[in-house]
Amino acid sequence: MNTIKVALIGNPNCGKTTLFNAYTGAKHKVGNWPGVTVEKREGLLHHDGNHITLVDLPGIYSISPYSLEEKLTQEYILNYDPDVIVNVVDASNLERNLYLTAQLLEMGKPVVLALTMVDVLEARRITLNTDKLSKALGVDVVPVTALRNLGLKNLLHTVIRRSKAKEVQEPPGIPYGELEEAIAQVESLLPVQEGVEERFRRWIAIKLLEGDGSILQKVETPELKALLEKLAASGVHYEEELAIKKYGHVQEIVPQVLEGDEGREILSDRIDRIL
Ligand code: GDP
Ligand code: K
Ligand code: MG
Repeated sequence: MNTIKVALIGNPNCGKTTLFNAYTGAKHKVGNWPGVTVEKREGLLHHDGNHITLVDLPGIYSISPYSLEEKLTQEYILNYDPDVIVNVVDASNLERNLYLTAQLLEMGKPVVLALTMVDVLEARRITLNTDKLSKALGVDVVPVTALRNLGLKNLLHTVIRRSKAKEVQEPPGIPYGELEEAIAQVESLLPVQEGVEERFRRWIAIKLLEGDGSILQKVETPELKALLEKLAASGVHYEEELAIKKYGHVQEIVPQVLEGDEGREILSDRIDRIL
């Protein structure tokens, strides 16, 4: 029997565990990641003849090598290779949450966006236009209210459909402007690996420019190392500049999808920790 591997990924307190529990009830295992004290929950669902393993990953704001949770998540995505990532997004903290979304999409894995806390937005008389968000990101967006059992079937169906879809998701991607040249240079020196798709190479190149040592270990060649050293000495702080572009991308999307009197005020909840 074909098993669909699904990972729940999102910011801390965005509603991942609530969603996970709504699907799995008490029928799940809680363990730890090997060697560390970060908790890991795994559950098994059966739906319409499909077997789905659901994993609740630790909350993160970004995919970077700096925190244990972020490192574990990146390794999990690369090694375990989930069929679908359910990116849980707190609609009431849209900008901060979409910063992670932009990075997940950049990794080139299939993503379905589960939108939580829509009730919080409604209480503030703000509407989130899910069609516009879906178009802007190039992925399906499903509102869920796990506490009231709303949207759960729709999300499950969307995830199953995504896992079986033949066509590859092609999100528009983050425009990096003047940084594109350096990305292309790094990409051109990546060793050719069988089965590694084009857009995955782009993500690896971006990670290398960001200084991710664990990725460098996997692809290092003397030429690549020399190029990265040259770029690092160029005076451009690539990691910071790339983060600014990612943020700029998200900041363009948010005002397009929030509607209502207070829609704009909600933008003020920004995280500055990465800049
Ligand atoms: P996690 O850190 O991502 O696992 O988040 P949790 O599932 O622990 O949820 C954080 C808090 O948000 C809890 O108090 C939940 O009861 C609450 N919560 C989860 N989903 C919703 C939602 O859709 N609306 C509202 N208002 N609260 C929610
Ligand atoms: K929590
Ligand atoms: Mg949790």
